[in-house]
Amino acid sequence: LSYLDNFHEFKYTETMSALLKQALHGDVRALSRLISSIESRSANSFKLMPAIYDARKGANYIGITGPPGAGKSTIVDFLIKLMRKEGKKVGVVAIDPSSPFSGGAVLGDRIRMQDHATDPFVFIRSLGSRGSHGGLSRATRDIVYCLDAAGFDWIIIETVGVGQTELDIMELAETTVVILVPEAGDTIQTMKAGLTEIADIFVVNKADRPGADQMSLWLSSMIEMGKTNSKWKTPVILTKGLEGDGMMQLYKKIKEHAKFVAFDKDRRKRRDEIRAIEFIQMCQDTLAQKLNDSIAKNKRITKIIKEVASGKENPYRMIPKVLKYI
Ligand SMILES: Nc1nc2c(ncn2[C@@H]2O[C@H](COP(=O)(O)OP(=O)(O)OP(=O)(O)O)[C@@H](O)[C@H]2O)c(=O)[nH]1
Ligand SMILES: [Mg+2]
Repeated sequence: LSYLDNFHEFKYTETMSALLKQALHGDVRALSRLISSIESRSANSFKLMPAIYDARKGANYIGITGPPGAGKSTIVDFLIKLMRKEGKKVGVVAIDPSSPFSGGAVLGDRIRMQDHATDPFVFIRSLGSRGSHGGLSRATRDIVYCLDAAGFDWIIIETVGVGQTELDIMELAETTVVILVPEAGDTIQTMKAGLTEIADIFVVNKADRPGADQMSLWLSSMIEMGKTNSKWKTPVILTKGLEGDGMMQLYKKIKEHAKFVAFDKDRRKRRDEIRAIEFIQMCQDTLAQKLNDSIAKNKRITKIIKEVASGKENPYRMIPKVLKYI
């Protein structure tokens, strides 16, 4: 693992470091390019991550999740407005693992970007399924750190559903808002226990439709049943995304929770655990990267692979050999 010792000594190209400098000074186009580079998991962007991590300014990370069409983007849009009213800078990463698109391609329908398109203090980015799911959650993490470094006060991470990728991504968020709709009974059945575990705040959106109160009661009883000894009482907020009802209340709760996590001992312990897991993942990623580079370049490894392929060599015996060469 000797190469890990030299990790901090990575030299990166002039252009990339210039790009980072511009991005950190509020150049939106530079930030956008930098994020594209991170999203594609480029070697150059990896080299910038140590500096990006150091440059983080302590933004609040908010996760927003829920079934397709629940009104996540509508609510994010309201939150952006409320945050901007207080002069806060807002970064949004909208993730859709089922979508092959990224960048600006699907933003039109996922986020009502037009309202904020000219606001330099709102940065919205959509991420698709490029790469493996593990890759997506890692890219998201690095992008969130990048937005933090660029000085956004609030960073909102919007994901669809609650699959493993989403759960990984939600680990990043200090405050997780789960948005449901009155008719989401099935969703709850499939998510069950996990749902109350990840939600710091529940929203029942589309409260203009029948069944909202019932759903709200249902959630409250689920929260009651799954009660832990956390000092945080998970609220259930009814909202109407089209009129904006309940948005102020939601924003207030988000702020309250952001304060709560900063001081809660259990939360900080969990944070430390997540950081440890993340770090191990980063080492694994770096090792895998290194191995792939070696497979592409190192002739001795190519030879071993051929011998294993033809059945001449025992794959189990060849593992340590290959690892010695990376
Ligand atoms: N009736 C009603 N419709 C709403 C409400 N909030 C949002 N909608 C509508 O629901 C649809 C989906 O809203 P989005 O905000 O795009 O939902 P989303 O959860 O971001 O959707 P995906 O990102 O595609 O999963 C839109 O047509 C909204 O106008 C609400 O409170 N009541
Ligand atoms: Mg959306």
